[in-house]
Amino acid sequence: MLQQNQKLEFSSEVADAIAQGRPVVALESTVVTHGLPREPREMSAKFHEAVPEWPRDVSANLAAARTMESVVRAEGAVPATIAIIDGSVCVGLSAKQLERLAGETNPKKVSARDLGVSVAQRQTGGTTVAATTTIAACAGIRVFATGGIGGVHRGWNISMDVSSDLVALARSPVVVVCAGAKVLLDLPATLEGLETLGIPTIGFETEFLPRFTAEPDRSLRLHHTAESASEVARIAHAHWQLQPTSGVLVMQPCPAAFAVDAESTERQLARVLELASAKNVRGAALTPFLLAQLAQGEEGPRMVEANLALLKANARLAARVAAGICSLSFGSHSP
Ligand code: PSU
Ligand code: MN
Repeated sequence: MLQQNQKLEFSSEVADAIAQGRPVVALESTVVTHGLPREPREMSAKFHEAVPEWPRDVSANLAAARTMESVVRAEGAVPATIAIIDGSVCVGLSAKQLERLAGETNPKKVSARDLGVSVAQRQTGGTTVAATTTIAACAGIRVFATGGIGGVHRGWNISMDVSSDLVALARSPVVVVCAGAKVLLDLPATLEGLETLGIPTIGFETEFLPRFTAEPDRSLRLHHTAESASEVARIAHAHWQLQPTSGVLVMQPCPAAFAVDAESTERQLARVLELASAKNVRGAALTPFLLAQLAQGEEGPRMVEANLALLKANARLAARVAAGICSLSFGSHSP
């Protein structure tokens, strides 16, 4: 039924998987267009060992997108990278479309507010967590993997800058698997915002708030934890029986071998936040600016590797959760 949604352009692989009730994982594309280096990067030996499928001599953003897709496939699920291409809302990209998106000059950052405009004006861009969650819900995809979600920005009491990622999660029945909120945010306020919106926020194998490329914040304890993908699937299933229109947030720490020291990140952050304010960067441009500045700083190469390692880990966990939800929905393993 949902494939008949005229607004969405499904790849045949994704359409078939949805029709047959097989596990599908949505993947975000702002990380490809705005979040990662757009040229090939020299990676450490440790990284190649952890991510053997990493394609060399390819720009880091395209390599990341391909790696996430291949990890989802290796777990037996179908990846559905979501993006806007020439005004089409694509759910599942061909290899060619993915390459185009990664190399696009001046791609748009498409968040929830931008969706209709980008379709009507035939734009090309990456969808944020907010837009990807919204489209996944329209498409009937229940699980989505990303890096770090947006949230409440530092200085929110003056700027009112709260990512629409939080609002989209509150409106979409999708499990979003992430590595917590970006460390550049006001994390206690982000947790409060999630609670206010009624979004279950589950630490995966952690009691403390994961914060993107840095290790979890031991001063921020989470109220809920899960220890396995099937437990997450059971939680989502139960959540949707009671609250069928809202999302579930799963936060998995960055793999420990790649996590960047929080204090040094904080030092870098002080510098780039000041730069953003001096250059008057705000609104939608702020997150990409801060991340790009951090990637150029002294911890830059480690932060990029940490980002890639956590994207891979999240894609894998999301695929397992998707499989768990499929089996619960079809009653083959009753809870
Ligand atoms: N990851 C990155 N760069 C980004 C983002 C993620 O490395 O720009 C995007 C995500 O798509 C997230 C969005 O949804 O930033 C949040 O931006 P804002 O705070 O403007 O809502
Ligand atoms: Mn914002």
